[in-house]
Amino acid sequence: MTHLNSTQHQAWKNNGYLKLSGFFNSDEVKDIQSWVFNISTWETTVDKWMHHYESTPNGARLSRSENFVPYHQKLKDTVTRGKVIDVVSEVMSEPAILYKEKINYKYPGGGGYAAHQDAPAYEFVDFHITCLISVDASTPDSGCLYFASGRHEEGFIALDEKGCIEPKTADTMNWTAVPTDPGDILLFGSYIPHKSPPNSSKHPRRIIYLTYNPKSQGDWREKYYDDKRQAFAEYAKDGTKRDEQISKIAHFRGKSIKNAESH
Ligand SMILES: O=C(O)CCC(=O)C(=O)O
Repeated sequence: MTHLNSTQHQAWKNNGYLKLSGFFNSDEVKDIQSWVFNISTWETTVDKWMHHYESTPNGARLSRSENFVPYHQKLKDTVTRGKVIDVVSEVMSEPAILYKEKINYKYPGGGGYAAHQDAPAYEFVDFHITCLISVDASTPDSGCLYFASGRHEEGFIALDEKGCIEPKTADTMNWTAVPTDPGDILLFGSYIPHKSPPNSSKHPRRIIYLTYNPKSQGDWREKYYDDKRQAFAEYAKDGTKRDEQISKIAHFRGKSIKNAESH
């Protein structure tokens, strides 16, 4: 079964991203919202899922959770079989496998992200496709994504020491806001430049990001998280403060904090 028509395939090819409105129906959206809420209440662990926190005007809040799929069977079924993996495989032109996953919560006052490409942070495989699921509405006010349409075929663009697109170059790009509603998905490749502003609204802007690689290139999920844990353990000792980042690239513009009493 195919999910996309030829216009959508062409838009994917031209722009480097594709929004599919209403991919999940309202019952599915309610389930996804309750699963995300549930994950946000899980206690922090050292060896299973990872939570990251940021300081907001309303106090400490979760900024991100990662590596939760193995611990949530329903979400696992939703993202590793059925229509999500089918549509990702369709745009990938071959079967896809989950590489990593995260929830970015972006609660009111939560930080934005500097212009970047994902590829520098996604090692071991050359190309990835991310499927974003909009859990809440995302708007320019609440911190939706902006893409530099059509700039996905240029390899790394003006990579700076933070692993981001050097700000002077980013300022010359044409940025398109892509707002989403709950249940929409947005597919984008790992070379498309994107960024997002902070959440200046009164509403949470939760998004699930599911990143896949071609299955023919292997299953890297465990290796990705092992490597990330190891790298961050080293960052904590090397005096660079890189352990305050939420990714190997320093794209997050919020005020990360190590632990949070309340969230
Ligand atoms: O959630 C956002 O606002 C953008 C996130 C992003 O680009 C990333 O996590 O790499």
